[in-house]
Amino acid sequence: MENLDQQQAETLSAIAEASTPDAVEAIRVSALGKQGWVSALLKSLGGMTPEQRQSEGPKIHAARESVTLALTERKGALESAALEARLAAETVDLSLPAPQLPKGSVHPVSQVMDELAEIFADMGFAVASGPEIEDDWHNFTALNMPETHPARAMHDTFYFPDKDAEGRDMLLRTHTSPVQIRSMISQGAPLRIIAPGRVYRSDSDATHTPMFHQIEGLVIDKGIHLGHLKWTLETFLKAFFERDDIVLRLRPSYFPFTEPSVEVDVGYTLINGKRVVGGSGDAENGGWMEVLGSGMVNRKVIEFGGLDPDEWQGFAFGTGVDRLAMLKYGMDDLRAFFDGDVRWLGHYGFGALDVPTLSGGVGVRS
Ligand code: 2NL
Repeated sequence: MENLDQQQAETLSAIAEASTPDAVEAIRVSALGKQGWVSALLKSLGGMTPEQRQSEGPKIHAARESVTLALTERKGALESAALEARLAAETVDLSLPAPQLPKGSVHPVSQVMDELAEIFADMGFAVASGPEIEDDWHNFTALNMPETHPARAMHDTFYFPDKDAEGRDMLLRTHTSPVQIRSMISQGAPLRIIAPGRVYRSDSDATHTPMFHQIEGLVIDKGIHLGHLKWTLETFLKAFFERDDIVLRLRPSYFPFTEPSVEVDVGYTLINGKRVVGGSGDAENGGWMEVLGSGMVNRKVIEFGGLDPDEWQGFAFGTGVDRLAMLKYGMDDLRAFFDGDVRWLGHYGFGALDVPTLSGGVGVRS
């Protein structure tokens, strides 16, 4: 069977030289396929004598074995070479920087509210909240603002067309004071709270937006006097502006809900034409700027809060959160606060992890 030896040798060397899986497949068909030479030899066994079959059979089967094995090995080698080449070409550079994901920021108003909560919590104040849709009793009457008070006018306050279940006018709260009335009624005395939140007035120009943020504070206890008010506000302003040289100027004023009423100015110094809080306003390059309204809680308001004014006294204060944020962080246009411009937020916003703490500094920026 020289023919077999020769065909086997030729097939094995063709397999060794095959450079693609397709070439290997073509060789398989030519040897093992229906018309292949191995198949032809296997068929030829049928026409042989038993002796011939005995001697030729094993050779033919051995040839088929060796060709099959060579095909399998070559196919495997070519496939793994192709895989290697692909892996080499498709490397991922793990040292490349990851694509930058858009990152949100904490609005300066939220940041300042968190700073205020932190500062007042250290003085034993709890944070109170209440509804933004109020009735006129909690928003005006209980605060000693009679039916004739000008702030009650339609052109200052947003009223709803309907009355509530008790027949009271409904409105968007014009200050956070009703939260404090509700706290007095529900919690009683003594009381130490701050009420930060959104308030609404029918007012819109360069320095007024119809919605803005206010924070008010209320202390009710026995023997509370103006000295407690002054110390509390001075301690608060020093912590908020992160300066020890804060000087206060208290001026007599009028609010219906406090008696006496006191407006609080803080001294600033002009540095390169900018107002920097700190120092006496009476100094050479100084001035005074109003930052808070305050006073001793009016006896009538304590009564509306369900308490006996001969037993309990208190002080209260209020200020604008948006204005405090502008003063501390140097924004000059109030309207930009509520435009929702992501470029403005990216510039003035705070990192989510810049949480105000008294030890780390309430106004630390990343
Ligand atoms: C200001 C002035 C002020 C109050 C708010 C208040 C609340 C109760 C009782 C008494 Cl329940 N007073 N709040 C007192 C004085 C001033 O705010 O300029 N706000 C922006």
